[in-house]
Amino acid sequence: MQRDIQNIVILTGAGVSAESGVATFRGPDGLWEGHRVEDVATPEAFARDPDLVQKFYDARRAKLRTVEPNAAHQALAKLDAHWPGDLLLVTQNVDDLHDRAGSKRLLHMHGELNSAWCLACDERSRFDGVMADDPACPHCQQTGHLRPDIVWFGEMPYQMERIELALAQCDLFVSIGTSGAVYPAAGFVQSARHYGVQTLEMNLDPSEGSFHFHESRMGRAGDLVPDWVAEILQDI
Ligand code: BV8
Repeated sequence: MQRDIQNIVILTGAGVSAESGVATFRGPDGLWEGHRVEDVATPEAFARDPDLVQKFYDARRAKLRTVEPNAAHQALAKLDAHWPGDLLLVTQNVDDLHDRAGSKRLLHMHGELNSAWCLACDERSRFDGVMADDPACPHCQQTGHLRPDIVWFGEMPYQMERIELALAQCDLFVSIGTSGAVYPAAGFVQSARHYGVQTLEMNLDPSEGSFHFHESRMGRAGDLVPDWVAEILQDI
C-alpha cells in the first residue's frame, strides 16, 4: 500500500494536544473549561459579553506558555520535513504546538490563539498578550476593536477551498485525536472516501466517524503517531 501513497492530508483535534496538558473540549461535565460552548465560542456570546469571551481566550493563550509540543507533534513535524510528496496538516486546534514542533505545511482551520483580528481595519496580527485590556491594533492603532482570530460556531472555517482541493488530490487521509463531533471537519473522511482515498484514524476512543475509516488504531497519539510516521517514512 505505502508505495502508491504520494499525497497526504492529516486532520488533528484536541486529542493530539491532550498529552501536552491542553484540555480537550468536552470535559466529563460536558463543559469546556467550566463554560458552555455557546457562552464563549459564538459571535452572539461575544456581542453579549465580550469581557467574558476575552478573558476565556486570554486564559487559554496564557496557558500556552506553560505547555510544550509532545511526541505526536514532533513526529508530524518530522514527517513534514521528510515527506517528498504533497502533505497538508489541517488542525482544528487553536494552540501553537504544531507550529512550535516545526510543522510548516500547516493550516489552522479554526484560527489561532496567538492571532488578533481588528474589526476596524480588518487586519490580523500576531498577538500573545491580554486582549481584555483593550490593547491598540498594531496596524491602525485604534483600541476597542480587537477580537480573538478564532472561528466560532456559526462562522465559516478558514481556507475550506484549499482543504477540499487537497482532499480531492490526496491518496491518504489521516485523522488524529478528534471526536468527529464538529462540522465541516467531521465530514472530511466522507469527502475522502468519496474521492476513493485511503483513510486511517488514530484516536484514544472510537469517534463519531470511526465507521467511515478503512483502518482505526486506538491508543494515545504520543504512542501511535511516532510509530505510524516511522512506518510510512521507511518506505520512501
Ligand atoms: C459552520 C475554535 C456555517 C474555538 C471550534 C452539520 C451537522 C450538524 C451541525 C453542523 C453541521 N454543519 C455545521 C454545524 C454547526 C457546527 C457544528 O458542527 N456543531 C456541532 C457541535 C454539532 N459547526 C459550525 O458552527 C462550524 N461553522 O458550520 O459555519 C457556515 C456555512 C457557510 C457560511 C458561513 C457559516 C464552525 C465550527 C468551528 C467552531 N470552532 N474551535 C475554540 O477553540 O475556542 S470547534 C472546536 O470543537 C475544535 O476546534 C474542534 O473542532 C471541536 C472539538 O473537537 P475535537 O478537537 O475533536 O475535541 P474533543 O474534545 O471533542 O475530542 C477529543 C478526541 O481526542 C476524543 O475523541 C478523544 O477520544 C481523543 N483523545 C483524547 N486524548 C487523546 C485522544 N486521542 C489520542 N491521544 C490522546 N492522548
